Amino acid sequence: MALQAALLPCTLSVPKKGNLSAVVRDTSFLSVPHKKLQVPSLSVRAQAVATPTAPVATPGVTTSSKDAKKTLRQGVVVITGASSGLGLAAAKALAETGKWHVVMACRDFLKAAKAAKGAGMAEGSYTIMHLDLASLDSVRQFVESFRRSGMPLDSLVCNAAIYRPTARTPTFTADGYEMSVGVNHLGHFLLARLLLEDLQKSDYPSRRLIILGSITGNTNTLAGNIPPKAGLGDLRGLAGGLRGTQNGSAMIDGSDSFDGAKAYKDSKICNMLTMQELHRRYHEETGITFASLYPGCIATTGLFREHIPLFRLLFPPFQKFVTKGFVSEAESGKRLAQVVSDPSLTKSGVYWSWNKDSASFENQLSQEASDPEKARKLWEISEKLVGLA
Ligand code: LMG
Ligand code: NDP
Ligand code: PMR
Repeated sequence: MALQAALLPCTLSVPKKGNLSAVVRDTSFLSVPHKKLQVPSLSVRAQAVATPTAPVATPGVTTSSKDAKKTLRQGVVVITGASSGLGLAAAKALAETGKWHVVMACRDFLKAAKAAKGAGMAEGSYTIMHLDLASLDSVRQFVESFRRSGMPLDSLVCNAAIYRPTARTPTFTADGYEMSVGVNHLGHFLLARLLLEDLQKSDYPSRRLIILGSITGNTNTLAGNIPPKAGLGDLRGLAGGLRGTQNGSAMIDGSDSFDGAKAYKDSKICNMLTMQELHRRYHEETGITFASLYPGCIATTGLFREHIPLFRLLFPPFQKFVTKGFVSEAESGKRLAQVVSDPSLTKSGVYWSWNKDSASFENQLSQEASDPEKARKLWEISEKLVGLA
């Protein structure tokens, strides 16, 4: 896949393994101003987003001339990896409210279109745009396409992820970084950094940038102590560029042996540290809310597609009946939607979780996942790797 991405940065690419749908790699054709935006062949189109028209009384609030009643304009939320699992469920939950237009930022356009239709999302309530987080070029192209669409950006959800639980050898992104950290952390790091500017421009009352974390990246929990445990060490492998054993380690901690399950958990620590570093650097200045969350164990999603069949069979009942940590895709989607739009979840720098009654609470991160010095170091190395420094 990395090779394909490298060879075909801007073309209709070869379908992925086991996937008959073609991948649309160049979204420039989608990037006409949003009011005209149409993809007739796929009947997916952007709804004319109600950007505030005069007279605007409060930022992001349109005053109807008739009854002078203030109504919040429709918000625009970008969700990465909205073609399945949590991302799709949250996209559906938000679109259904009518208060949000969802930009589904996905690597497989046709899969996303099918998923949105299959989930019953109303035409016009969403726009699909191509984003492959395994290529930094694609991330930059996405940002350009999004800007050309003319839509404002009110909320960004860094949700996409891959998990390679049984991998003992690394695979690499188009830019040569180990895939799990490359997609889950570095791709999102660049996306978030670039789109901060757009969030800042938005006049929406509560602008939010959300990055998915997880319990398994937090060693202050039982789940976080199931081997292999997450741990970034002194970040020497990341500083070396995650190139793999010939040219250095593919693991963040610099370890010689590759472990796909650990790489995922490490990437989740990066996600949670990045959210906090964003909060420290930008919350006060911009007013943007930065948040992370553990939505519960959504044991049925595509995240486990590469796990052994026995695991996929036993994991959902195990989580349902033994740990009781199981949550359905629909419920997890509602939780993420809450973090995007609930007026009570505006606090920045928080890692949200939900209790047995599905009530949200501010959860405690592990020592490593809340280490400010590590967050700063991670930030600086990541900036170099994505070409921002
Ligand atoms: C490893 O393998 C990979 O090797 C590694 O590379 C990496 O990918 C890692 O973290 C990822 O995974 C995974 C393998 C070993 O795990 C499994 O495949 C197990 C999946 C979990 C399923 C556990 C099965 C338990 C049986 C559940 C049955 C469900 C039915 C519920 C019925 C309820 C009735 C009301 O994973 C390991 O870590 C090894 C663990 C060894 C398994 C031991 C299982 C212990 C279960 C603990 C709970 C005990 C409580 C029992 C109480 C039951 C009461 C109802
Ligand atoms: P899924 O596999 O169902 O969804 C992941 C999404 O990410 C898919 O849409 C996938 O696209 C997309 N994706 C993968 N690689 C790329 C890429 N290179 N570029 C763009 N998109 C990509 O998993 P979940 O819904 O479970 O996971 C969503 C988030 O929730 C993740 O961040 C995960 O870490 C987190 N999470 C999940 C938990 C769970 O129990 N499932 C628990 C805690 C956190 P495609 O459809 O094309 O494969
Ligand atoms: Mg884990 C005590 C509760 C609990 C919770 C909430 C999770 C969540 N897990 C728990 C316990 C256990 N798990 C126990 C006791 C075991 C040993 C049988 C166990 C095993 C286990 C495996 C093998 N669990 C796993 C795996 C995976 O491959 C998943 C993983 O680590 O993905 C990175 C996973 C998960 N357990 C969770 C959650 C939420 C996951 C998956 C995803 C994630 O962190 O994003």
